[in-house]
Amino acid sequence: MLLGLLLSELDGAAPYELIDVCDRWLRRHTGARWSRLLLVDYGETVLEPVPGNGSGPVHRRHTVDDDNAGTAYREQRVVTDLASDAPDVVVHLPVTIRTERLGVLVVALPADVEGVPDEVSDAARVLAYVLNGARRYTDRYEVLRRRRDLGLAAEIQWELLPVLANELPEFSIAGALEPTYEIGGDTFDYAVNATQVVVAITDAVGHGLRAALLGSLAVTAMRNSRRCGDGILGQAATANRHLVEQFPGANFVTGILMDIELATGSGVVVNAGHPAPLLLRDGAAAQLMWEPDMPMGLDADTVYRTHRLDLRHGDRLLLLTDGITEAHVAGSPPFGTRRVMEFLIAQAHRTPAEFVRHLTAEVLAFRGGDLADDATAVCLDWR
Ligand SMILES: [Mn+2]
Repeated sequence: MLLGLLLSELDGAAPYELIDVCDRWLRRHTGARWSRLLLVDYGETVLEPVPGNGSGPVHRRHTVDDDNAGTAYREQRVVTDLASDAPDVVVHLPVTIRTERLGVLVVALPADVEGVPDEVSDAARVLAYVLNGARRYTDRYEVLRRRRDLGLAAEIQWELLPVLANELPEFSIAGALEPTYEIGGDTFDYAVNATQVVVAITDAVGHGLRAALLGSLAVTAMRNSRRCGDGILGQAATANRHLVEQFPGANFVTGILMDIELATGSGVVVNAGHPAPLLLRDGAAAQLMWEPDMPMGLDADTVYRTHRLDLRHGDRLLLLTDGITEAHVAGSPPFGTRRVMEFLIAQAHRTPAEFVRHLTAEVLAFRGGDLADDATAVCLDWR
């Protein structure tokens, strides 16, 4: 009932009023004193208050790796401020769609309220879906998630991405891309239907706008082919054909395409000249070496082959681009596959979303905060 009221109020609100509508509803129906929405930036480093919205004290920017708002974000749980002498109890709730993390809702409740009322948790969930939908008709919230202007290549890449993290009974998946604001060329995609999940990661040669155009043609061609009912062989062939036609010469896209059966974890893989994925199984990491075919876009006559993949309960699969393994600094060896394997083992306790966030941050730190090539990681946990 109450939730229906919130939904219809949100549905009729102007795009810039969404947070205020939610705030008024919270204060009217849950006894909340005030509320504030914090949105995470594209790089997942800070939680930025939405200015001029919500009620209560003006909030500062929080860092993801710090304090209660950060903990609610990282650990995806409700975190309560423990300042017991305050008249209010301040709770931090993840604002999340499936497992894609958009930010944190901060709500002050009267100290005599026991726990977090269901209506408050419901509001955080509704807000996530509403904000996600709002992307289609307003720039308001998207712009707030940017700490600086996005390059045009990065704009293309971010528009192309699926929901960054997702969880189903059979698997959990999350991806991360760096450099966040200048990415151009790397991308990933996945789609789940009733019986299969298709996962792809691609890396377009070169950098900047041209690489982004190549990458976006490749991914869109694969999607189009998939939605026409083709399997991954057809998807790779379709992307290959369009890339050859539209970008003749030495323009190409490497990629891994996977089609995995949800019921069994077994599936097929196409390797279009892409670095080998890594598998963490029973505490040991290994490279999945499938003999590569040509990258997409070089030769219209390339015939792709499929290889077998069998995932088991508890497996963690890591797809990556060479921007991770080949990241290097002058005078020392590259970041390297071995280091990624060690990272897989040492950080196995992290959720997929936290794992890829830490891995790309590690590569960024290794390079002193500046990447020469896009670094992309997609983590798939099989259940
Ligand atoms: Mn690359």
